[in-house]
Amino acid sequence: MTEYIKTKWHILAVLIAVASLSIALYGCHYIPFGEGGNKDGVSSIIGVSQANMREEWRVALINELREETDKYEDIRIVTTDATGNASKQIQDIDNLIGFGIDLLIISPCDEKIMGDKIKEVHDSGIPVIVMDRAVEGFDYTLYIGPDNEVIGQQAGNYIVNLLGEKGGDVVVLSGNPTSVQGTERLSGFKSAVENVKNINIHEVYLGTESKDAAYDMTITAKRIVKDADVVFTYSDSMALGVCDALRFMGLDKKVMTVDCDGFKGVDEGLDLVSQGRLKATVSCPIGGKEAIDYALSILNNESGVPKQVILRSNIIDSTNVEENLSRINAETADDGRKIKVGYSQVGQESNWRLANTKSIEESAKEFNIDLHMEIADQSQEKQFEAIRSFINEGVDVIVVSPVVETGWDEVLREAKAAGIPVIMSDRNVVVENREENLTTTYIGADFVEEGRRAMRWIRDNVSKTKDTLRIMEIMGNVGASPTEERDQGFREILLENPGYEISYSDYGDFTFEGGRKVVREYLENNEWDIDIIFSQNDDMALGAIEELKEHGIKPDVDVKIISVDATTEAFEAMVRGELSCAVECNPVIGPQLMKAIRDLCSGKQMPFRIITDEKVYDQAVADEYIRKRLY
Ligand code: GZL
Repeated sequence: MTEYIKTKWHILAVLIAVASLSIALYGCHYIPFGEGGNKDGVSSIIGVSQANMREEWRVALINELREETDKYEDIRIVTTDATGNASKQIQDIDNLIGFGIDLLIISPCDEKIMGDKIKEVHDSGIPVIVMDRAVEGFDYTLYIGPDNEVIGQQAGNYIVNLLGEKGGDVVVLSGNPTSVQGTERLSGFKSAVENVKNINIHEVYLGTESKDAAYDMTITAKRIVKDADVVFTYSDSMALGVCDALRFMGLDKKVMTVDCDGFKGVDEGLDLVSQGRLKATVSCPIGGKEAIDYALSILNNESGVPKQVILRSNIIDSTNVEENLSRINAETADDGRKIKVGYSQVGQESNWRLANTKSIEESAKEFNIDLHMEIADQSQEKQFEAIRSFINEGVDVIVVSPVVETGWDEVLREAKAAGIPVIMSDRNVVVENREENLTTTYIGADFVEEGRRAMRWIRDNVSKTKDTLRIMEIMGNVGASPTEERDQGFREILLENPGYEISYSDYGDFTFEGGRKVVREYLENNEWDIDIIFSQNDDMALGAIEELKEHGIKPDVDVKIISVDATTEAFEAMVRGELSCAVECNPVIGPQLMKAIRDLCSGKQMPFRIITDEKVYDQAVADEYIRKRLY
């Protein structure tokens, strides 16, 4: 090869190398710093792995993360774009770790493939915040995202109300079947409309979630669109395509459009509503601000970081679009003023409850909250009285840990009429109509998951000494959300695993004596033939153990005992070899609750739910952890 050609090939090789490096760093907000991640005055570097930069939502997330990070001199973010390719996203993550990031924020391409990589990073000690698309399991630090099923339901309910008794024809434009959020929104939408009489659904499949595809398909489907009352689609980009096509066909005054996303920006959902082109949009909050807020808490090792934050979505139409636009653009500032809070607490029924009350009282002082707590001794009537007294007092916020799930609509409407927001703490309520927004947010555990964890531990750790192992379930108080939901989660996993049966269950009201009573009454009528006890809290488990020992039945030997809460007393029982396993239900939610109250009073949008972080402990680790227990 002549020298000339070789030189040319050399130049070409260099150009290719430079090009491939810049492609690898594409979308990478790369901060040049010294070898080995020397950070030159930067205290923390946050790596952001975005699934793709094609969808508006994802671009909006990166912009929001950057806007929020720019407020901090000593924080930097490095962003990567996986271009929708899971293998590239894995490579991006390795590159980010190579940069020396201190925390990873990821919006996964593919929840299944990325779950393992996220677990690997999390287990390596680098905190991981997963956004938008939840991965299986809980091997990450924090999940922040919307509830897309609810978003779809809200859109469906809006259209049902819009069409009223007369009903009408709704054309549904659906996009990419592999899009998890699209599938969930569509599922939620259908759950809201499918059983409503006089509403006829005409589904049109686009195959992709783009403005142009929606435009073309709306025109192609003119035969059905022209007779429709509403076109529903679940993203701002598709909605713009629909609106443009309807205008092109002269149908935009006859056919209404409803969508999801509600982003700010020209020709995004909020703008289209403001222009009168979109009838309504269901907002899909992005969560960038919350992500940076929590990232800093995690990097500063602050307590009270939850496991999941489920962001709130709202119906936005011409009646409230201006209010929403000004809220989004308003800078929320906590003026630090003392906030008056009325707290209606369930009672003093268990060690968990005492620890919960202690956490709330201590955090109130720390967050400059004037707390007025009323203990209801597990009486709903007393809780009603307390709430009404708070309303008369004119507190800023009411917090309720409800003894049971139902019966709250009337008193919550009174609080709403008085303009006092209500936060549900520890336990949630079931109201007749979610759209009334009678409660502001829920801070507490995922009780269904706690029930699942208890049965998974049994499946994985209790040897099958016979064809069918007999289980006694000791439940909390009738109608309480932890009672209902722990039972639901436990039975869900039990049904997946043959060879177990719940042979006996009864209520123990979450108290020590209640647990004793259940075992005592069983023994009054039966020989002991139970292999496993699942107790829905520690106090009842400890009461059951006391009763068993009085009858010469050896706990953890003759019968395995699994409980929920994981209080210090449970750890002591595991160390003694009496309790087999304790599924954690964290009562120390004071910091999260007080932070939420301060955010609420400073004008921030409250998430739907804030779910606490919890683990499972058994005798193998009890001795190691007992000294670290906060309660
Ligand atoms: C759970 C809480 C339950 C505890 C019990 O969040 O409501 O009530 O599991 C307590 O110990 O009595």
